[in-house]
Amino acid sequence: MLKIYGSTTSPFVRRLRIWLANVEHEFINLQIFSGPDREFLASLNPTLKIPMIDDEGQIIYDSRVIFRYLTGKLGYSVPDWRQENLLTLIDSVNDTLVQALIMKRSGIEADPDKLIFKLQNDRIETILNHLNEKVEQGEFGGWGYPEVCLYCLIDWVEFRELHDLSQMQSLLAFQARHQNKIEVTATNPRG
Ligand SMILES: N[C@@H](CCC(=O)N[C@@H](CS)C(=O)NCC(=O)O)C(=O)O
Repeated sequence: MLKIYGSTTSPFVRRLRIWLANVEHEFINLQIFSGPDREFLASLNPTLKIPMIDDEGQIIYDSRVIFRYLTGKLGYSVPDWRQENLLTLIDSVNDTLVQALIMKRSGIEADPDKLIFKLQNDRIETILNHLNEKVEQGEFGGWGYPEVCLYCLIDWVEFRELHDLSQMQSLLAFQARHQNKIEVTATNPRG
């Protein structure tokens, strides 16, 4: 059976679990930051990041590549270039916020006068505002992979209190619209 390795809190993992809600799979929760799970991950996936899948011995890592692999295998339709760009934006802000969270946990203060934090803040604000506008324009109207990825991003930002979304009403309305879906509640990182 298809195995998905990850954690219950990772937005990159959750997107796959929701997208694969109707595809038989086993979810394996790893503690990736230390101990035997980290060693296990390193032995198969030197990026030391989750998600990773094992499909009958075929190991694939990186959610975007896993999505591409399973899209082909399951015969699903491939995203168009407009959707690819939306996925790139979601991945980019998600990556930036993962770094921000790890820095916060490392006790590094986000000094807005330092270039790294200025670049990070600009990227976060610019992309979230752009995504808010896209939702407003009706771009995320279905419940395919881009919508699932956007949902996991927004819900995780709220869960981890990483950014004030109160001025991004379309993103909040989008979150509210999908929050009671069974696959969404079943993967809630709050437990
Ligand atoms: N590009 C990767 C990003 C995955 C990622 O950043 N996962 C986080 C968890 S949300 C992680 O494993 N972080 C560990 C680390 O940064 O050391 C993907 O799409 O799968």
